[in-house]
Amino acid sequence: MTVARNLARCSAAYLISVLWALGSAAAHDGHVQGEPTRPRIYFNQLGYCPQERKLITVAGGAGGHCEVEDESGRKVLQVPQIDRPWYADYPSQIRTCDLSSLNRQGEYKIHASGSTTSIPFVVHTRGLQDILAASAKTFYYQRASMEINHEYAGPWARPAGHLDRNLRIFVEGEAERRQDVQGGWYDAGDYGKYVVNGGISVATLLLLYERFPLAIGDQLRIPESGNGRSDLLDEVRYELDWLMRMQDTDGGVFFKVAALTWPGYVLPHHDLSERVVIGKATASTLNLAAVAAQASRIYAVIDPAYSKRLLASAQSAWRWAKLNETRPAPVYQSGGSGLYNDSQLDDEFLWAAAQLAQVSAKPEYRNHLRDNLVYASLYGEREEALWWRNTRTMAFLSLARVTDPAVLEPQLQRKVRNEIISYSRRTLDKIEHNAFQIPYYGREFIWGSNGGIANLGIVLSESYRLTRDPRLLVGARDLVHYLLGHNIHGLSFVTGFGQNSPLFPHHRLSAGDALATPIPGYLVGGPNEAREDEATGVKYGPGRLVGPLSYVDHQNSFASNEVAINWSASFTYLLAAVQMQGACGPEQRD
Ligand code: 9MR
Repeated sequence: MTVARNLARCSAAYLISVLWALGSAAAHDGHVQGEPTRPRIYFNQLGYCPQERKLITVAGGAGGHCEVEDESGRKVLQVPQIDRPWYADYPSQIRTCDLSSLNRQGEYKIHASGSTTSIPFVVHTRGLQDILAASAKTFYYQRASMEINHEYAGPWARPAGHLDRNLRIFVEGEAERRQDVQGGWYDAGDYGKYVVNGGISVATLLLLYERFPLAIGDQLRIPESGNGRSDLLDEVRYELDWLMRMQDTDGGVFFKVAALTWPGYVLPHHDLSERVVIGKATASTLNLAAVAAQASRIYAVIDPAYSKRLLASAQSAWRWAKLNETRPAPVYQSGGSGLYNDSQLDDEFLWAAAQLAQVSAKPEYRNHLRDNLVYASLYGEREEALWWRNTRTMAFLSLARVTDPAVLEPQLQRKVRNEIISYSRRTLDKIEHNAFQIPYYGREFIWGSNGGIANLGIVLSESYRLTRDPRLLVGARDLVHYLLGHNIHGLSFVTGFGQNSPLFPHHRLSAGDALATPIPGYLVGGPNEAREDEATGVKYGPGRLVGPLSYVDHQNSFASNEVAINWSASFTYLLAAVQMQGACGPEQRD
């Protein structure tokens, strides 16, 4: 972080937020003796829709009631605080107040056990449009190899960097050659470009487009805005073009583009370290097979020639993967990029087959699907529904609406839908029993837990489409509340949104400039019990409490405060689904 940036941040608002953050950190650091004197009150800082459920949380205090006061100081509601079980070693009692009956628009103050909220509790009908657009726009800021123009990026404009037009390739056992791998999105807070995470992000965004084609229009203010197509498709194409550049002539796909050491907190044009292409691997090849097939289906109407190229790319990738079923990503360097290692590839094969079977009548894909889907389940070894290493859920979601029995027999179709529904009901059950209405309790708080929560919201939303059970939508909306402030940190985990949001994300594009505030719209990774960055000196405050507290708004905390395209993709989807499925008004049919 630059000195200018630190100084610029010393504004009154900034100091207030730091003091506020320090206050809450001290209160939940695990070393607090006895009950903190003033309870803390947590809720979605971006507000609630009039008709929806509004469960807020009070941590600490002596219990009693929550009292709500309107703008004129009039008491409009009093509800009891209900004790909720939480972690045994947490020093404060957690209690819920149900403010659902507060259905008049306005700004309110909440009093609970001698404490009063400083952040207004807002009820409004504006919906999620602004934060949805900001989240979708983050992909533009992540674009590599091109100038980010002032017209579209305002103060976050920057010159082109990492042209990546002629990089050395490291392929095991092959002579050195070079490849043009320009373009694509930076993966996260680092400047690496990784096919597996690019793949799952593109798949998520394309699925969003398939489910809610009107959710993101043509006005995101990116260079392609105004061309009459959804900006989502334009943005995704920037990554798809790069993914295809990562394909070798034999169909195999390189694994990543990265430097051999981590770059400093500088903007791309100042990072002059040598970057290389590393690969190929079965996982990256199947990722391209899956998303290129999906994209070829979606772009068929818009751009038939592009769609044909995508299909050819997907098919040659599949062929390579069948000849190289277990080829791992090579490890050439000791640092400078993430591993994204995955040795269990049956889910990638299933996902690629599910997508290819929808665009090609070749028996090979459909047979693979039929023979393997029978044994596949959404219930995995960990709670997270969907992530770069577990692409099985993506296969299920992409098949949920397939009606052609030649692609998927009715019996298998039923299985796909039932799995999604039963998985979501289980998720909902956990949400209902949790003090913060999230399906995570303990060890699920892993690297990128916020992205995992958004992914579970995607499954809930799909399940709602299949069942029309409104409780699923309430659950999805609860997850949004958690991410936007209804959590033990009292923090909206999205940069630039909410009165208390991350100021120091692990994000080189935000850290390398001289601006006080990070680029808006990014969901940070969130609480991560393993705290992999502690060894590098990151401090989480005294005490070592449970998962939810393992978060710190510090630039060096790559394990809890990084941003990443896969989390942004899932968050964008969740916001779009909640918005379009009518959690805050009539459902917007597409
Ligand atoms: O999101 C990834 C997480 O699931 C892994 O546990 C973690 C460690 O391998 O890596 C995360 O991905 C990071 C990647 O390796 C490098 N770029 C930043 C990514 C987000 O932190």
